[in-house]
Amino acid sequence: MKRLLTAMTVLALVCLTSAVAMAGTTLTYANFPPAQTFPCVQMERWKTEVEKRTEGAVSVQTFPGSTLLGPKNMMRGVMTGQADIGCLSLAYYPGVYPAMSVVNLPVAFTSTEVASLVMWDIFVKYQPKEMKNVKVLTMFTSAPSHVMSKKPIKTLADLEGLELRASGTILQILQNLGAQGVGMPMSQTPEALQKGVVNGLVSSFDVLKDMNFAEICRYETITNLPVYPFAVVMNKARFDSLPEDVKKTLDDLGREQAAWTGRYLDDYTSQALAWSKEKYQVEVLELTDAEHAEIKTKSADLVEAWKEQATKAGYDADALLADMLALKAKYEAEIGN
Ligand code: 3IO
Repeated sequence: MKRLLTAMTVLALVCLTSAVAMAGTTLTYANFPPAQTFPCVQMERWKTEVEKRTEGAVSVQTFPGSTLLGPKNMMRGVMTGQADIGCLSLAYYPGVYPAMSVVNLPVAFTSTEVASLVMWDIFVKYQPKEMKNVKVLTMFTSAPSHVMSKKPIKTLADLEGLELRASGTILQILQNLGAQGVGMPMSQTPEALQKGVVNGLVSSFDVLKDMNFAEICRYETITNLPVYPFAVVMNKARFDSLPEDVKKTLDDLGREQAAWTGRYLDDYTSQALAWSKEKYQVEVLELTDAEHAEIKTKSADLVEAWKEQATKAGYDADALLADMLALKAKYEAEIGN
């Protein structure tokens, strides 16, 4: 009888333990663009890795397409705990993230993996105070930006007065080039293109396929404009409440996830462009070397404007920019561009 009781106690304990493990922790993760876009692809990869590495102790419930939080209330929503985790496009908050916006400058990134690793390293080194209220889980960028438009941009002069959707520093570059930049999040762009509020956009080529912009924007002009910076942030109290081993798993994934996302997007943008040529016969337009030089000259004042802003926020802007460029050179030598 005594033995039976012991066996039953052990069984009960085993059940209880596994029930607790099964109940585990569920983290909600909000994202603003549609599920098929790269910020959501990286979200699903992160979910898979976390669930695997914590052996099910943590499960992640993902909410793509602004179903939990939208592009403009992401940071606030995470800070107030409406979502545990959120994916933030920093370019949608002008002036709010001066340190990390350094990777949004016109410095001619050609590799998303390089840009994403540079962004992560700058974050680790500077620990910007404007992100102190949240736990930063990873960072990454979009691929270099090009013009996708309804009408062909055969020369830079064709940009004159053209309404193009963009965000962040690219808006200023467009203005310097005579175009009409219109600031809005990616998730509002399909409607603006449909309604004719804008006649194109400036972003990376993944969206030709994932947002089906190839259908409406048949002309793609190679401009090599800046990448857009993203940060994945978590409610700080929620992070602090996690067991130490789980915290370590999430910490260990930060840099790796940045590199993974960069590599994924580098690979994917060429696939998306090939798909667009095949499906919609989109035309890729190249500018001359002189025109690329003109874009560069007309973007130069942005660096000065950024420095002013970063200095006002208390950063050593020259050092920050120099660090960013040194990291860019280091990773381009390591990874290629
Ligand atoms: C982007 C944003 C959301 C979904 C897919 C995307 N591909 C490139 C970007 C960058 C961008 O244009 C933006 O608004 O952050």
